[in-house]
Amino acid sequence: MFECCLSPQEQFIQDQLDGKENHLRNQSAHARAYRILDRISGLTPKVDVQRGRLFTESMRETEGQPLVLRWAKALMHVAKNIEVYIDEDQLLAGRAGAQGRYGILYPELDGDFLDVAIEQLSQREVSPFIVDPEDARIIVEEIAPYWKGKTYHEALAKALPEETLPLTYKPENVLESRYIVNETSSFRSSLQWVHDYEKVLKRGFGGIKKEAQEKLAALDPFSPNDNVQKKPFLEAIILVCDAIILWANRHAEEAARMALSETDPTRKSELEQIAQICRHVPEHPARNFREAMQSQWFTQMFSRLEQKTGTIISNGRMDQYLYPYYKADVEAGVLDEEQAIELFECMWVGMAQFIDLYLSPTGGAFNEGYAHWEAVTIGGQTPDGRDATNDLTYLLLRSKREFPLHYPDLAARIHARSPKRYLWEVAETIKQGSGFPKLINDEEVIPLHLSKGATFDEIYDYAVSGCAEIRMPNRDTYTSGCAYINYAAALEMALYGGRMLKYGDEVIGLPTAEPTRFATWDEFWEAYLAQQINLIKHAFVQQKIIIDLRSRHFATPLGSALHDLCMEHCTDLHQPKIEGGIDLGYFECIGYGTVVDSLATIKKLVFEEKKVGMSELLEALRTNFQGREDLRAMLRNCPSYGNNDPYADEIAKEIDRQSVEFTKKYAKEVGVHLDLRYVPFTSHVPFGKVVSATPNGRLAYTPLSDGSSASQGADVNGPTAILMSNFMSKNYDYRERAARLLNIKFTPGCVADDEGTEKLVSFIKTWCDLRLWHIQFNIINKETLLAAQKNPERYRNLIVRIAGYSAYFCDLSKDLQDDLIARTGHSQV
Ligand code: 8X3
Repeated sequence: MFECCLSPQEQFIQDQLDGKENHLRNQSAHARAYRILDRISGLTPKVDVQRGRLFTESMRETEGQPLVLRWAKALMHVAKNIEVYIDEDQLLAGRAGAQGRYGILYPELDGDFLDVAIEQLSQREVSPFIVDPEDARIIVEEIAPYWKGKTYHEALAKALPEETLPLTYKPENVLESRYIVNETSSFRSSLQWVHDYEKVLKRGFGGIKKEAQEKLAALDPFSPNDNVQKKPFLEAIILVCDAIILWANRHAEEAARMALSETDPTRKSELEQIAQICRHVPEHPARNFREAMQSQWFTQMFSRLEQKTGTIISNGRMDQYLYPYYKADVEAGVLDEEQAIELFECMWVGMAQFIDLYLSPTGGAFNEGYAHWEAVTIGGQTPDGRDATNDLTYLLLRSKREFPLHYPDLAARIHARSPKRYLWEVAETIKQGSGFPKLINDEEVIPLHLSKGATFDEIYDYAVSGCAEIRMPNRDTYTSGCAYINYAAALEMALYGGRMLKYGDEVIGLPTAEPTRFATWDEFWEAYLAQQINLIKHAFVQQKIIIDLRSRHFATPLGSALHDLCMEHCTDLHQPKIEGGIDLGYFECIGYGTVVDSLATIKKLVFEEKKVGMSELLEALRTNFQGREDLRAMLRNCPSYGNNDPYADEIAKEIDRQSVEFTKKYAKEVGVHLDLRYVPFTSHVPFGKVVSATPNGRLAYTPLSDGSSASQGADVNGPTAILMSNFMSKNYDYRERAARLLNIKFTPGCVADDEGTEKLVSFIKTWCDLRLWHIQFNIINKETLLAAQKNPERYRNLIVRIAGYSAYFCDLSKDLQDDLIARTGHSQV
């Protein structure tokens, strides 16, 4: 490695390269998890067909019955018949598939192209999977044929209006996305979600089942509603409670069976204990920390068997709902910090083995790097508004520092009164360099959601879910995958009369005038806005169809069992409307910085200073600046977003305002909030691949800017200027705003030592004062990224921050790697 200040992560990799021993791996808290990790590290995940096969078998038998009941029956069939495993060394039982790293199938979602996709999986450049030949046969002969003509994906493609379809898919092949107005519902049955785990820990599924039985007994036998809607719902809840309890008991049997033949007395006693615990939870309330962890783990793993959970079934506020169990056990002298960390890390390595498998090429392109990020939330405030940090908060931070794994994601809630120690340890953890934790700002989230209808206790108790979003587990009711809009495509359409170079002569957008006809900036701006609004319109049309359609294809009895409102109204969580719910839906602005900078450039150079003619600009763009490096340099020197420059930030604010204004007016018709978000996953890479050269000097088909971050390399005024641009471009007077993801890259040198930590803490406080929603950091030297790109085998363990998650750098496409390299690495806080 080169000579400069290294982050602890870089130092760790350097030590490995130098053959030095990792002293952490033998510590009592981490040794077990390292042993498990060693067995799976670097393995290409396998496809496990069991869930897909069993689910299909049951669905075939139950056609015509109420969907929620069919779903519960299918889960019971899975729970009874799926193989159960207890991993060597593991203390927690519960897998959704085969040993090693694995992905499972959800044919109800996209089984129509399962047979085609399965052939390509092992050949994929990014995130490949292994498919066993016998499993491939089962998929092609037994699973796929049943779903042809029945999947959600096909139904959606058929339901989209003629004008919306070409902005969504290639009309001749609905497997291929156009990357203009993307729906994301066809590659996940549910948007990121947080269960009310506390309910499971306190009542157990036995308690929830009892509640459903009582409600069932109290139904009005003459009521059509009770007979048609409530009865099958409650029967499904009872069945799904039985299913997860049965599944847990099968693990108990397996552990007991293994214990019988185990010769190592220590492991034998561990297996006996696992058997005892699995007999008790999740059926009954947890009696201690270990049972609480096991109960939570069974719940999240069974959720993955239930449905494709949209990359994330988040862990919620682990430092809050687990704390009473932790405290009681520590006080009773039956648990210490090291044992608690060991259990957490058993869970993290369990998560690292389940890989969210995307058959859809679009799903894959949006989630590079085997992405799934089951956010663990720490810190924040209690339901009555006091600081919530406790000993578990610090243990979870410590685990992230000492066990370098990119699962799960860690999210730290920050508020104006966050204690000094917490901010310090958060900054120290960020300085490790693997992107954890991301920060979410109570000062923005809480007042905003009060204005959206939440009560104080609900929103004070929010959990982070997804890249940057939040959930109130008993109040949120929106589960549809949201719409992603390519704002840079709107810009390109304004430049080419509704066309995009990638798609030839087809007028995909509005047929606005050729830009050489515009005499003033205002005329050009109006054309851009018309294109932007048109894309938003189609996103809303998509969502209206999706919300209704999904409820006919998906049900979630387990998710519903854990939701107060679903239980109160006997309505499945995937139904379009649940009384009393808050539907926090979203649409995304992708390519914000790219578009703002491009518009600022056109405004300044073409219309105000008239230094560049529109024809000259268009010619340079069409040829991807060939022979026009001079012009490109001039374009790149214009005012740009991320520099606290009002010239660019005012344009940014107006783009944002126009978007929130649209949702303010039309979201009611869709029936959900459908608010504006700037959260890209990795969509800015495939979206960039359809957008030709842009007037900010960006080369054709390269990544767009991500989230609400500045364009790659455009932020030259230091990191505080980025915060200010973000602040100045937000429309705080609209409640239709939602998450804004912000990526910042620092060199390790500028946050080195205690002085660096202090600077980072001050920076976080400024971010909190400005009521920005989210922020996350890469603390890394550019040279490390370049070296990893060149010699991936030496940097297998290098973790980087991407969207709301971290991943191994070497698992990413070259485009995304280049994007990370191109982001400005600030050397001054
Ligand atoms: C990641 C983005 O679309 O799943 O949080 O909410 S999404």
